[in-house]
Amino acid sequence: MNGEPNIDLLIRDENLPAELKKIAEKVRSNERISFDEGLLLYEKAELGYLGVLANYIREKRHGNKTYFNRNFHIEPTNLCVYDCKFCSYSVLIKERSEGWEYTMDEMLDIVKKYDSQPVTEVHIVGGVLPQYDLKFYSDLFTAIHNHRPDLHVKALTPVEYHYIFKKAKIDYATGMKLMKEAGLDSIPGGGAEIFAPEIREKIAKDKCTGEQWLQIHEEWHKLGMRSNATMLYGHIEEFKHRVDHMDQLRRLQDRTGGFQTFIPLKFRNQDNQMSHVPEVSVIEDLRNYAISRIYLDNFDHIKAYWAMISRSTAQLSLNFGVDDIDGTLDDTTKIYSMAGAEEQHPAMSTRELVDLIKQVGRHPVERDTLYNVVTDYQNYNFPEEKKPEFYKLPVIN
Ligand code: V47
Ligand code: SF4
Repeated sequence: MNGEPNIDLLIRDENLPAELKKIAEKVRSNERISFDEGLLLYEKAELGYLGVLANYIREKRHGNKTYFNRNFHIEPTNLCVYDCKFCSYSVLIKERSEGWEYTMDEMLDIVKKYDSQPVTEVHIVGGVLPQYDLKFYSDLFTAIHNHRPDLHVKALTPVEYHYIFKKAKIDYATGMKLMKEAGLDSIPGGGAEIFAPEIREKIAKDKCTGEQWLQIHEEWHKLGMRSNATMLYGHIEEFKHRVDHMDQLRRLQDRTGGFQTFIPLKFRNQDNQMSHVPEVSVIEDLRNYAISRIYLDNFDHIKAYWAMISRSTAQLSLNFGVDDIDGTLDDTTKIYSMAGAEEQHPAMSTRELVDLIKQVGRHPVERDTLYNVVTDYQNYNFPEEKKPEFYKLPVIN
């Protein structure tokens, strides 16, 4: 950063209301903001102010570095015993005709498709069905590991774990230990939605509670393992529910330090039971990224999931606290395309991801799931693409 940091100019601005000046000073001196201050940011702070604070934190932690990985998804089924109102992807068991249910062999075939490709992670998440039980998933994780030991298995959420452990009559601690032994490497952030029971009851009735979601992550962290966290925002929740959600994550992170990344997930309203709820604006998305960067002072990374918010919003988000834009995906996830996201077949080549990041002046770094650097692309030259024959113009003397 050249010259005086923008945050200092902001603090000296005489027109800045005292309460916002106090928050800016706290951020400048690395002090944690309170619940009420988080709420105040949602209620009163405009985008420019939030961008200065969030970008200050982002650049202090990561400079211009912007992370991505090479991954693919396996979505075992889109059928589900639950009936989350926001879910465009699940089909109730009774409407089975539109669903898919992969067998173990079909899932391994998907893994094998990537045998010659330099992917580092498989992300497995889908609906909940009785046949996908403790034994099934343990066998799947072990089989993936046996086939390709270097592939990081990031799989399932507390929604699935709660269901399969209950069916197997084992407690969370025993269950997570078994999963680790079977070959699970980390847990993705899904299933968190909004923890507040009064909202969760209305949008995600019957599945694991917010408290149970947190307990399962805590047991996993106690084994020395890492996970992510999400928040589904922009539907019927109020600002206080978002702050409460982040506050519960921040308190667990203080105890365990096991979370790597926070991923705000924008509610998309196509073809689900909440289609009447309007989607929030891009401005609100950016405000939300920035406030999460400011509030979650003990999280290393904030991720914008490009497949959900579009490539251009992902680029913008890099000025609002975001330092990670997820992975190449290779058109292997349907969760968001079915809910109305701009990307109907989400896939980007490494080169496209690198260009996307460089176009907005940031420094692309390919990481593995645990944020070890795989390739630094700042000064990397991609091999010349083979030009079609008609580029060979005759030499005219
Ligand atoms: O839990 C479902 C969300 C999540 C909709 O950890 C919806 O790296 C918006 O958690 N509108 C699953 N969101 C995806 C997920 C995830 C994605 C990318 C990276 C990581 C990670 C985790 O998708 C669900 C739910 O919260 N979701 N339907 C919808 N209509
Ligand atoms: Fe099932 Fe997950 Fe969809 Fe809820 S969000 S209905 S748990 S697939």
